Parts: sequence; C-alpha cells; structure tokens
Amino acid sequence: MRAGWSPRVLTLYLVLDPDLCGGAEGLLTTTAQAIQGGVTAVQLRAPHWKKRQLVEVGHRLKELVSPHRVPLFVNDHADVALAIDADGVHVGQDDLPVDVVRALVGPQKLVGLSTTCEREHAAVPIDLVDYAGLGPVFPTETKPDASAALGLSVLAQAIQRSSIPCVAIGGIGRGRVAPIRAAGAAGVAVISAICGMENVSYCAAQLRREWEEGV
Ligand code: 3NM
Repeated sequence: MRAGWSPRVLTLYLVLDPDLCGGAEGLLTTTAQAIQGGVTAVQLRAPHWKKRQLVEVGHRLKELVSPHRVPLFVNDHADVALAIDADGVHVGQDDLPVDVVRALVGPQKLVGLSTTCEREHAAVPIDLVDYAGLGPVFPTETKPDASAALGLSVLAQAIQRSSIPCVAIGGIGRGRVAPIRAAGAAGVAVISAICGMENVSYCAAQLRREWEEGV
C-alpha cells in the first residue's frame, strides 16, 4: 500500500450502486450510514453516469469520507479521481492499463485492479497496484455480465500465489465474510449487502463484526 495507508482500510470496502441507493442523494446518505457502521473504504461506481455528475457527487463524497480517514476510490476514471482529489482509482481489465493509470495519477494515489481468475491475479504488477479485486467469488445478481463464480478454494489458491492484497467481491453478505477472511483476503467488497438495505449502518456493522470476530 502507498505511504499513509494500511491494508486494514481494505477490510470492508463499500462499492456504491446509485440505482440500489436511490440516486445521488441516496449515495451520500448510504455512505454516511455505512461509515457509521464500520465500512473502511468507499468506491464511487456509476457506470451510467456522465463525468460531470461523477465529479459533482464525488466532491461531496470526498468531503464526507475524509474526516473518517476512509479512502474514496473512483471506478474506471483516473481523470475524475484527480478532479475530486480522491484517494485512489479502481480499474478493470478492459480499462486503461495500470501503468498508464499510475503515470496519470502519480505515485501517491492508491490503484486497485479487478481480476477474475488466478491467472489475472498472479499477473498483477505489485509495484504499480496497491490491491487486487478478485471475483465474483459467489454468484451475484448485481453485475449481470460477471463471469462464473470462483468459489472459496480458487480464491484461497490465488491469494496464496500472489503477495498483492486481495479484496474479494461478488455475492458477499452475512455468513460469507469469515470464510473469505480465513481464505487470506485483505478484505471484502460489497454492493447489495449494504446498498438499498433498510438499515445500512446495522448491515455494515454486522459485516464488520463478522470480519473482526472471524466467525
Ligand atoms: N464486480 P454484490 S462482482 C461490481 O467480480 C462487481 O469483479 C465484480 O455486487 C467482479 O456485492 C460485482 O451485490 C458486483 O454481489 C458485486
């Protein structure tokens, strides 16, 4: 991880979904409540939004998370991450290559890269990237174009074969956090286990507690 950040911030990583949260205002209230519950990182992910809206809402999210020392990541867009002085950017295998992303955002910002199999996970350049997402670990309805679920044993193998901190994603909710920690992950990323839930801070707190207690 870059200077100033501990891998502990990857523990409970909230990926925001504007549809599930009920739009831009919903993203902000969800984020505030989720941080209260114990979320340790937040990603602004809104694939259907124009950059203007990403920047507007991104500024407000940054103000919201900063006092808590919770890093804010922007999905896909290095330029938006720079514009709002986000803490990091998260890219997928089909986005800008990570050497280009690193050159754009400079040495200080966090860079995350999505991987979907052991091979991609093993190929993550640890000098350029701070953590790798790996998933979907379980079937998920939130990302209809996600590949087949990997399962816990593939997750554990991939983690063993790389030194990059791994954030597991896909279909993660209560009862699945402890096994992922046991598999060696640095954290869990969730969308539907928090976004759109009636009691966001309670749901986040339950997930965090499962991580901390490991049961
Ligand atoms: N990326 P939920 S799975 C955004 O496998 C995303 O890279 C994935 O949502 C990947 O927590 C996913 O509701 C959706 O299953 C995760």
